[in-house]
Amino acid sequence: MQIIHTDRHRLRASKTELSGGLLVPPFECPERVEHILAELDRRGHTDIVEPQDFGLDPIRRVHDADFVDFLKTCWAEWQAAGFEGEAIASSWPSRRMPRMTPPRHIDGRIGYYCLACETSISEGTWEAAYAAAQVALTGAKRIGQGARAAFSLCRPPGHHAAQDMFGGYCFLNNAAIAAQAMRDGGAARVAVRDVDFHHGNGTQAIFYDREDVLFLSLHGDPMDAFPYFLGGSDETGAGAGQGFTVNYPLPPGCPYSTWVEALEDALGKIAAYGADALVISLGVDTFERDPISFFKLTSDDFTDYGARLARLGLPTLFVMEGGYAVAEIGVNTVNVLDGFGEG
Ligand code: 7XA
Ligand code: ZN
Repeated sequence: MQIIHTDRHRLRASKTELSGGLLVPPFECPERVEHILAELDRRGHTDIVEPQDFGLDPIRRVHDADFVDFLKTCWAEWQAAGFEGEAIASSWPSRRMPRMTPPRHIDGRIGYYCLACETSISEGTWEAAYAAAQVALTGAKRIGQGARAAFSLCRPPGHHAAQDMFGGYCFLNNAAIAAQAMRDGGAARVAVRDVDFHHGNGTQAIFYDREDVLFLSLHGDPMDAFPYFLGGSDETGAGAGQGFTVNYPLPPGCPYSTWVEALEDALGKIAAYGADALVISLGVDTFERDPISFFKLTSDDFTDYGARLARLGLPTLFVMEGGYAVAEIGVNTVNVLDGFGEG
């Protein structure tokens, strides 16, 4: 399986995450990718290529132009405003403050575009996010050229990023950008299957009113887990998209037997939909020892579900999302790819 990767992910190396009331070193760190690369190498995956540069147009097919401009300039503006720390939002247009205009001051504007304030913006964040989107687009192109599968080793991740919102360690929605590029490249129907522990609220929002992209997510129940405010089973799409969003919120302590039952149900829906291509938002934070999640998958379970995904027989692009048990992230990620095999 071809793997797309660039060292430019290292440009995303923020020092702070707001967690439990403390500023801590981010869980989403460059070492995650180094462990995945080491495991790929150990298992003989040598077909690793650099991304092509497709520019901003395919990013703007998914994200609003003003949001993209904000991400590009946020760090410079934050510094120019005289702030000493990394850029972190502290006020939002919340329920009783519906003034939906991006403020002039960067301290207000960052809140306007932010969905959760654990995620700081720092030097190199935009450059790394842009590179990750190109990694996803290169994978989509490879699938469009007829490959059975490809792995876009994206970092930073993307599935929480919506048309005009960043947060949850995500800035640009790599999986959505890839799915849209597949549609623009001629695929009539694309399915996005999100297997990260967290609900892919950004991907859901982007495709919510569309029937040409089926979105399915298996995740920690938002009553108990981030992102808290989206991901219920009653969210099924709107307008033309009615019926094309499918959520499977699962409880704390969820074992593989329960998880895989939901996965099989989702695979049946994808087969019935008649997708031309499949995008997997691949987060491995479903692992039993993940430090910020609460499912109970073992390393062997990742191999098993990789094989189940392959049985769909669809051209499949894996797009890296979360996973914070850093010592095991390589084994768990490559287990999915090896379980999938060459199809
Ligand atoms: O898939 N998304 C993630 O892995 C990031 C979740 C961020 C959680 C932050 C909780 N304070
Ligand atoms: Zn996650």
